[in-house]
Amino acid sequence: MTGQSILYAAQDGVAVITLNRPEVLNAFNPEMLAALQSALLRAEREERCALLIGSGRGFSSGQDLESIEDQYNNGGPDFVALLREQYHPVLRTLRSLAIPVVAAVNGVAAGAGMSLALACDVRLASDVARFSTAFARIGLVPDGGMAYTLPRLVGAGRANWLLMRGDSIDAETALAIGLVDEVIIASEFPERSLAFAQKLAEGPTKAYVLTRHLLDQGSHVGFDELLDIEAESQAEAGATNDHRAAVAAFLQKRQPAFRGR
Ligand code: LHQ
Repeated sequence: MTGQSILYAAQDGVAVITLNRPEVLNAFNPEMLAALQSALLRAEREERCALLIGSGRGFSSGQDLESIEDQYNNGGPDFVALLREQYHPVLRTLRSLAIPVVAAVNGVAAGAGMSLALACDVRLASDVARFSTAFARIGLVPDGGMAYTLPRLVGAGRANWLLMRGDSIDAETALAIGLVDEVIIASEFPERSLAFAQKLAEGPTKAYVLTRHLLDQGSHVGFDELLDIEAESQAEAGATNDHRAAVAAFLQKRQPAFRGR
């Protein structure tokens, strides 16, 4: 079961996971991160796509700075433990989950909240969403995997620019630089995000996840090695019922029905 700070609902193959601390723009505290981890693992067991969205006007403002205020008067937070024990399990889970994950960025995404969105497979943004790396504004370096994800999405130069400036960019700018995949008008955002996720939930789940793995590998191995990994991944995808059924459907000139296995 997940706590109140994370809401979980399933609909047509999609686990809708809502970050639910709207009074602080869904800032993360330990309980919320643990609940998010549980929700992702539950989604992987029970559904074929996960959709992450924020309640209220924010997606997530990153680390709850108030919750660690005391630690600053007490020698300072243990950053290594905080990241390794609270954030990294969630981020590793996101990149290895056996189903695709869509970030539905309904409002501001800052710091580790932006990192969370970047670690997802797809990013949809409401037209009122804003993105702020935020880290440099409080004298920190990027965390939540952002030094990996951000340059891969927008290129090294822009990543550096966004990290050193730290102020917000709007959804249209985010779309123009490749930070998000689609911008949707706010009044239609929840419905259209869910519809998008439902389409993914009807897709070839295994091929999606292997594609994520290939893209991750392809960004840091050499071409020769990538070709080896590609061959192995294709063998895995090619052994699924979804592949066999889709080829049969193509040859019979009808639409395939993917089962996710
Ligand atoms: C918040 C927060 C927040 C608490 C808004 N915490 N209350 C990892 C490991 C260890 C340590 C540190 O960090 C990390 C990773 C990180 O995520 S570092 C980055 C942490 N996040 C930030 O620095 C962002 C801080 N927030 C902001 O800059 C602004 O709130 C943004 C730009 C997100 C939104 O601005 P506005 O739309 O103007 O909203 P607001 O500032 O008025 O916020 C609304 C309320 O939410 C407000 O409370 P109040 O009681 O006045 O209504 C804020 O205090 C609260 N809030 N972010 N991170």
